[in-house]
Amino acid sequence: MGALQEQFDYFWGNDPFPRHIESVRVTALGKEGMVTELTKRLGKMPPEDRKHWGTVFNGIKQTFLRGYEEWRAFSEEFEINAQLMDDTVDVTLPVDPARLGTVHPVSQVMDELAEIFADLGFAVATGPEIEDDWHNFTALNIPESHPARAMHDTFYFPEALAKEGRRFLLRTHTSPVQIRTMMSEQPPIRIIAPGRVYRSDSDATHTPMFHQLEGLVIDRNIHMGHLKWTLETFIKAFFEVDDVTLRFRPSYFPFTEPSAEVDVGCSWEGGTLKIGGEASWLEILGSGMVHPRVIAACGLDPAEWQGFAFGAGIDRLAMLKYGMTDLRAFFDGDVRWLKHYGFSPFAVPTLSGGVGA
Ligand code: 2NL
Repeated sequence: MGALQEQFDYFWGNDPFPRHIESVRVTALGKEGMVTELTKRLGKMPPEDRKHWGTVFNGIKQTFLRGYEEWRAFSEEFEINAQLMDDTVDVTLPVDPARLGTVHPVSQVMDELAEIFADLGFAVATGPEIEDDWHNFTALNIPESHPARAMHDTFYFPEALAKEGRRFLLRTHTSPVQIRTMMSEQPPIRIIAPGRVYRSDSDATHTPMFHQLEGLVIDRNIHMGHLKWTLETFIKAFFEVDDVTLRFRPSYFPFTEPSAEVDVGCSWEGGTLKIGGEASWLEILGSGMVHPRVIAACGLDPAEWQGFAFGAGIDRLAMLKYGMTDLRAFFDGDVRWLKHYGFSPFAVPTLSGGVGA
């Protein structure tokens, strides 16, 4: 058996996997390879032998080339199949639930509120969080000297940034959204304005940023009966109880006349709050009939258009419904808190399925 045949058998005959194909190619067909060596010898042969041996050597070369190509193709396919077998994924394994985020209670409650009020014909209105003192105060019948304008309550931007005599500030309530709506749209108006508001205040029940829901209805012949029914319907839907007692206490807001603060009847059973009954009272809303000066400031005739408005703290509504005790935890971003109090992204509030699903 010749040396070439030995090499051939060793690399091609015995090796079940073509690991050495490249070295076979070099050994056989490379610059100093055996076939190349044979071809070189051809030149030293007598001319009469060259034709015969040339054909033989070329036959050997072609055999090598064909074999090499075949093995290379097989090798590539083999590598791809091996990789595919290693890369298999078991699609029946359960996904890691730790990767799922939760919906923040404030977002969930905002969705609940939008759902409830949409059913009553209210649209959701939004507006800028950086406001000017005209939209935040003046249009709402809050004069320059009013305590709500004092520096300790309101985050003002520097005086130097004021434009056309209007001072910029972080809105202290979402009322300016309703002012803007009254100025840009013709009544009838039925809107809620949920969103972030800012006040320079901080303790266990106050954070410098919190969330407010305001509601506004402007139409002809609107009176406090509409206000009472709307709030009662809202509270029943929100707390998911059929039987609630609301208590309207006379109050004062510069932007409503008359004004009423609204308490909801409740009881405490073993430390947990139960909405309903009249054992105890929780203050949950401020409300009233929109002051004629506010309607006039928005370019509407108060003799033709009246309305009611109300405001509530969304964070406080969430705490009462879902049992959190410290408001500050709402904005700490602690994932343990978010996991505990957060909602499934799939628990979308619906009136038919329960707003607090
Ligand atoms: C409260 C009190 C209230 C309003 C907000 C309002 C808005 C316009 C006109 C008149 Cl544009 N009123 N909003 C009215 C009464 C009360 O909020 O205690 N909020 C937490």
